[in-house]
Amino acid sequence: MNPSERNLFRATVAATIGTLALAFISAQPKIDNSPKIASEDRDPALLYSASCSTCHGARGGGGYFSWAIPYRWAPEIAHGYSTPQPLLEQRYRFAVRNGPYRHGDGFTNAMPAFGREVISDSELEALVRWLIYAPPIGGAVPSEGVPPPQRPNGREIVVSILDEAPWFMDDGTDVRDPFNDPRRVVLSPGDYIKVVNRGKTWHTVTSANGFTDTGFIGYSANIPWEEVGYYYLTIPDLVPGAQKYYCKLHPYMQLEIVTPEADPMPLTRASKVPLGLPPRGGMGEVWVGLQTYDNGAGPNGAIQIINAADWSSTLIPGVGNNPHNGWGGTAVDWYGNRRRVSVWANWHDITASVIDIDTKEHLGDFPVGAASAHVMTAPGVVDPITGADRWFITLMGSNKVQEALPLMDLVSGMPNLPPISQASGLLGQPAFSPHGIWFLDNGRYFITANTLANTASLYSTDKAWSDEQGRAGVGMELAQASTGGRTPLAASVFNSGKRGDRRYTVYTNNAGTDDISVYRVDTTPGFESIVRVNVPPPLGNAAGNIALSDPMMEPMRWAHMPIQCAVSPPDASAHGRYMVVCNKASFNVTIIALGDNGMPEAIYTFPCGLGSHGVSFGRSNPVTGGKGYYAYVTNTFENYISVYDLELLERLRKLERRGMAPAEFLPGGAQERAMVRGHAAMMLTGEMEAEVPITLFSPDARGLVHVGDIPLAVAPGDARTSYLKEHVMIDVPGFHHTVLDLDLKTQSGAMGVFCWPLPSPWR
Ligand SMILES: [Cu+2]
Repeated sequence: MNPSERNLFRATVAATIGTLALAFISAQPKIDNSPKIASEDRDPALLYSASCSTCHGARGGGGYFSWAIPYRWAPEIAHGYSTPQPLLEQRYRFAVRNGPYRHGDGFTNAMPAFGREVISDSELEALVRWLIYAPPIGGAVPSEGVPPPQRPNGREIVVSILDEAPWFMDDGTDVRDPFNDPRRVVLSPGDYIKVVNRGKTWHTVTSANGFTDTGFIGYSANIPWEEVGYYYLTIPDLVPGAQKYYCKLHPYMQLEIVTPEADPMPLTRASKVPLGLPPRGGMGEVWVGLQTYDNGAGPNGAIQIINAADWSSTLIPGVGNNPHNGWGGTAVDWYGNRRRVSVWANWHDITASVIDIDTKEHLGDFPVGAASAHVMTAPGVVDPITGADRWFITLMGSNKVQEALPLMDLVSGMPNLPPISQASGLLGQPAFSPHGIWFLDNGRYFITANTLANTASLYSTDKAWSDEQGRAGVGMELAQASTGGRTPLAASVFNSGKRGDRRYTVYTNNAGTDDISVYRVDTTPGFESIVRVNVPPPLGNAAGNIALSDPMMEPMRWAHMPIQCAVSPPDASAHGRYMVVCNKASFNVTIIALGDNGMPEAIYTFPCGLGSHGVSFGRSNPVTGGKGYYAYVTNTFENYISVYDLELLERLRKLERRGMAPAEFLPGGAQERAMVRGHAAMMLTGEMEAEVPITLFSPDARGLVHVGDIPLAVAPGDARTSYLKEHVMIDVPGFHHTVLDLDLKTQSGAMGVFCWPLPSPWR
C-alpha cells in the first residue's frame, strides 16, 4: 500500500476503534521499564531442589547418573560435618563455578558450570555451608542428608514444564481462570505454585523484569521415585498483575501468572499471509530444523530439506528432541570412512542428531551436555586425527563448548574429546551461557554470544592453558566484551574469505534491547582481543549499537526481538555485503548494508512471517549474472520459510539513489497482508477476524525484495499453538506499543537453517 493508502487505512481503523480503544488501552498491561529488581537470595533448600537434586538426590546422598551426561555418577554432597572443612568448601565452589575436572580427562559436562547469573556468590556460600555442615551452621544431618524445602502454606497449583508446546501446563485447579487455559495460571488468594520440570534439560520460570526467577530447574524424571527438580513460587515472589514469565534459556517458552487482584486478557491470533514460491530457483539445498514437528509418539523434531532448484522438499521425521540449530560438513567413522553429515543440536535435551547429507538417513543421536544450542565447523582446517571437519557445539546449559567427532561420538555414546573451558587464565572461567557461535575465516578462532552474561567472547580452538593446580587443556576463551545491550542470542562475523586475516568485524544481536553490537577482533598471537566499537547516530543508539527501530522516522521503523544476525558471504559478485537480522516479534527482517569495514551504511526493513528466527545464505541465479545469494529465513510461528533476493535489493538500491525506485520499494511500500483474529482484531475492526496490511505492524516495510515463501511440513491434525505475551507495534493513533496475549501456531516451529553446500569461507 502506498503512503496515502496507508494513512487512509490508519484513519479508517482509528475511527472504527471508537470507545472500544479506550477500554482496550486502559485494560492493557503497562510496559515495564523499571530496572531489574534484585530479588533476595533463594533459600538453599529451594535452590538445591531445583538445581542440584535431580542428580545428587532429594537428600544429597548421590549415587544417581547425571542426566546431562548419563554415564557419570553424581556423588554424595550432603555431609553434616561439625568441624571446619575448608578444602571441601573450596572443592564445592570450584565444581559449581567450573563443573568437575579430572586430571588426565579434563573437564566433563556431567555437572554444568553455574555462572553468577544463575547462582550468586552469596547463594553459593549459603549452599556450600548448608550441604557440608550440620545444624546450626548447615542443614545436613549425617547419614540422613539435607531436608526438603519448606512447603508453603495454602493451596497448591502444580505447573509442569514440558519439552513440547504448550511448554508450561497448569494442573487445571486455578479455578479463577476464565479461559481454562493451561498456559495461564490465575491465582486466588492463598494459592501458591509448585513448578516441576518434566523437560530433559534446564528450564526456568523468570519474570520479564527479573524480579521472579526460579533459576535453573533440572530434569525431575531423572530420579522418578524421589521428589526432585521443583521450585515453589508464592504470591509475594511474583510480580503483581497479569504478567509474562518465560524460560531464560528458551525465551519462546512463556506462561502468564495472574495475581489475585488482576484478570487475564483474551487471546489474539496472528499470521502473515504467505507469498507463493519464489519465481526464480536457486542452487543447492536448504536444511530447515522443524523444532516442534509432532511425531506422534516420541519427542518433537524433524528436518526438512528443500531443493532450491525447484523448491521440492524431503522430510526426515523423528529427529532429536527439538533440533534447534544445524550445520553440514564431513566426518569420519572408526573405520576411516568419510561421510558428509549434518549435525543438529537438540536444545531441549542433552544430545546432537547426526544425518547423512547424501542418503538423508538419520544415523542417531549422541549425548553432548545440557541445552546444546548451536553447531558450526571450522572453515579451512581439518581435524589432525580424522582429516575431516572439526565440529563445535555450544552448550548453553553446561557453560562449555564441545568439540565433536560426530560419527565416532555416535558409536561411543559420548564425546571422545574434552569440552573447551578453562579454570583460570586471563579471565577465570569463561563467560556464562554461550549460545550462538560463528567462526573467523582461519578456522582457529570463534565468537560466542553469551546470552545471560550479556557478553561476546573470542575463543581459540588450539591455544593451550594451565593453572597453578596443574589443570590443563587445549582450546580456551581468550577475551570477552560487554554487548552494551541485553540478551545476545547469536554472533556473526564479517568474514573476509582470506584465511590470513587477523582483524575482523563481528556482531551480536541483542534480543532484549533490539540492537546489534559491533566489535573489532584482533587475533594477532599474544594480542588477541575483542572490543566493542561505537556506531554513531543516526544508525547507532545511545549505547553505540545499531538501532533496529527508529521512532522518529516516518513511516516509523519498528523491529522487535532480533534472534539471529548473519552476514552474506564474501564471494558474491552480483551484490554487496548485507547483514540479515531476524526479528521474532515484529513481522519483519532487517537488512543492513555493510561497508568494506563491516560498519553499517543503511538499514532496510522487509516483511517476514511471525516468529522470524534463523537465517542462512544459499546461491541464487542472478538476473545480471555473476554470483549472488538468497537469504532464507525461518518463521517459528508460521509454516513456511521466507526468501529474500540480495541481488534484487542491490539493483533497487541503485534505482533509489537515482530517484527511480518503484513505489513498492520505498519505506512503507510493502503490499503483504496479515490475518488477525480474536482480541486485537475486535479492537481494530470490530470483527473477530480481519485481514490487515503488514505495514500496520511494520510501518516502514518495503516491498519486492521478499520474493517468496516456501511451505514447511506439518504433521496431520496438528493444531497446537503456543502462548506469547509480547509488545506489538500497531501503527494506529492511540495504540502504538501494545502488549498482546498471543496464541500462535507452533506446528513446525522452525528455528535453525543452513544451506548446503556451505558458502565461503567454508568452501
Ligand atoms: Cu527452557
